[in-house]
Amino acid sequence: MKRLFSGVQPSGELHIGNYLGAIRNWVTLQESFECIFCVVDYHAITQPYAVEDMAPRIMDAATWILACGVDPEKATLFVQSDVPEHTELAWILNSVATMGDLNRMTQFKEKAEQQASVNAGIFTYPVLQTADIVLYKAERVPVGEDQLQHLELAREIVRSFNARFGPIFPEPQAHTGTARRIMGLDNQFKMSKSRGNTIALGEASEAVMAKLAPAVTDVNRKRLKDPGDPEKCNVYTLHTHFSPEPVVEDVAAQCRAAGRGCLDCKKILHRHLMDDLAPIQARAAELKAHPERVRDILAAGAEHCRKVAQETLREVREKMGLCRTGGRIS
Ligand code: AQP
Repeated sequence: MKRLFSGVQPSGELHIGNYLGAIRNWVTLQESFECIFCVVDYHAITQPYAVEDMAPRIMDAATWILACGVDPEKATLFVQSDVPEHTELAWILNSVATMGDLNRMTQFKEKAEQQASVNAGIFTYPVLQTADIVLYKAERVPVGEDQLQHLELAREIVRSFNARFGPIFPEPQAHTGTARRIMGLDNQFKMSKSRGNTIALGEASEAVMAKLAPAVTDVNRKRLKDPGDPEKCNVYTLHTHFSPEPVVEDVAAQCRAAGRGCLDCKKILHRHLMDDLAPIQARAAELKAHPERVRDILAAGAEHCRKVAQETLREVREKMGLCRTGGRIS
């Protein structure tokens, strides 16, 4: 089986963008790949956060990943900072990655614009991301559209490393699903934890409807009798991911014919969205009642990953002429 790596940041509540763009695919992919899934807390610390929030967020992310259907019998789940080799390899790869390439990263530019002072971790984020992947010699990386540029950079870093020190790492390939970029409820920006434009996986039914009600639809459809264009409507896009095919067809036809109002269309979406979320929420509640189960899964995952990671680092050091002096504990 080919190995696959993917991660999610504990930077806030996981949302339906993370679910459609990543975690729902993970559940399918765990059947045909050797999957390693990670809660990437070292990435999350590049954003401002309250210290007391981080540990609960990490547990929360792991809980939702499991509740969505990632099965520890089929896939490995762990927390990035439990395997320090991630940052060690990132430092090594920093000596291969170029400032010019990192400067081109759109996500860096966007995040930098949102902050008065930009830490170096945001800049070198894609290098740590490369280390995350190649530490396990993963060949596939399921990602949303936002991460495609980072993955191209990872491939570039791998090529440079291999050319200089020998062919250790495979070039990772992106694996994109059908939901490459879910827009936020503002229909303006990508759905993002940091933008506050999300529907969280744990949101109660009434809260979901309260968020959907004012969600932006086709802006040209101002009155009920104006025909709409489903292709310009984020609510329609969400229908394509949550509603059954005949409903999606009906929603599109009614929108074009101005037969149904946007609020009624949202109520239908709400029903189908909750059909998907309700069993996930029930599993999450069960796991939250038994956090020791989640901790055990993460501990077993970290133990497995540490072994693989240490072996990769041993190989890397050897190729780079970094010999052991005997002072190093491993
Ligand atoms: N809106 C989205 N549409 C499709 N896929 C998405 N992903 C995130 N948002 C969308 C995918 O989810 C995985 C985990 O993402 P992440 O949590 O590591 O980081 P992110 O992409 O930066 O997610 P957020 O919500 O936008 O977080 P913040 O606001 O903290 O930066 C990735 O595979 C991502 O592609």
